[in-house]
Amino acid sequence: MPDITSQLSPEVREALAAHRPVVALESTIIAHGLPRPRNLAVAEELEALVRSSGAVPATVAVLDGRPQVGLSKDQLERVAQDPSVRKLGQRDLAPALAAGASGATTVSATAFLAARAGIRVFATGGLGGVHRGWTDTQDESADLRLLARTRITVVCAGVKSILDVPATLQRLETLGVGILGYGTDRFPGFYLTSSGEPVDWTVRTPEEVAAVMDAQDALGGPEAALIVANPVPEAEQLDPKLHDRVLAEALTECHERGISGQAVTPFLLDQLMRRTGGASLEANLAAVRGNVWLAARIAAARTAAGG
Ligand code: PSU
Ligand code: MN
Repeated sequence: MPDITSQLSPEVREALAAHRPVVALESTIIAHGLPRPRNLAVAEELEALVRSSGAVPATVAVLDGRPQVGLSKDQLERVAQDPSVRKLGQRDLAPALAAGASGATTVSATAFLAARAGIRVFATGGLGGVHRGWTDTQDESADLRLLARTRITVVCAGVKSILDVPATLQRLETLGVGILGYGTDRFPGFYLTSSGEPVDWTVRTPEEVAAVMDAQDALGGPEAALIVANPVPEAEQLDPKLHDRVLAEALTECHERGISGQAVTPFLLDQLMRRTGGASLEANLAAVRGNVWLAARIAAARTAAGG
């Protein structure tokens, strides 16, 4: 593996050296989670949102076999527009590097590369997790295992509601990954404000999150992540009844078409968007925007505290 610090964009390198706040952003949501051409506009909007909150965005991807932490405008365009850009989980990084391939990074690959670069705060939409029907497919996102061994704070709207949420929460408990509900005692439901499942710890400010991160560091290992579960505002959530009906249809279609492996999550997100006339996309974007904004404030609170 090339030295990851040599693949930092100049802006990210300078910010890290000066201990200014940096927020990592993943690129799979851009390349495979959102429709073109809106995806590029969203990628640019999210970077601008980080900047306007006083932090530096570090969108992560692999281009021509090189891991990139912080993308130029051209590189971001390529990730959003080039159909040959693959989906890379953490285990795909070595083969992609060796082959000189290009790919968007999932939560697992992004968290890995960001942590290697010294970035502590990361924002996404919803984490991967245990899929419904796990007993037949054993489909559990690599996100969970990676978060069990990577010291990074991930701001998300919970896990994607296409998943088996209670099973995913059980796995996170087993794996020792801490979860903070941000302003809530319910685990968020990605497109929905609440999944109905409880969370054990509630925080209300970025400073409280930074204090938990400091306590993690004071305790030492194991090097697990911290999940900040930030719900989409109720006014912007997808109608829960519509969500449940359309998700059942999409899951049936996924099963009937025999979709499996890495294709499952992009397929289901796309199905939901089509079957809700775009409403799920708006809820997804509202969640991501809220997470990116909060992540920037957490990164700022941490650097202000001298972390
Ligand atoms: N959040 C979103 N949209 C997405 C994802 C997250 O709002 O598309 C991506 C992340 O990159 C996450 C991936 O890691 O979906 C999970 O894919 P899988 O279930 O195949 O592990
Ligand atoms: Mn999977």
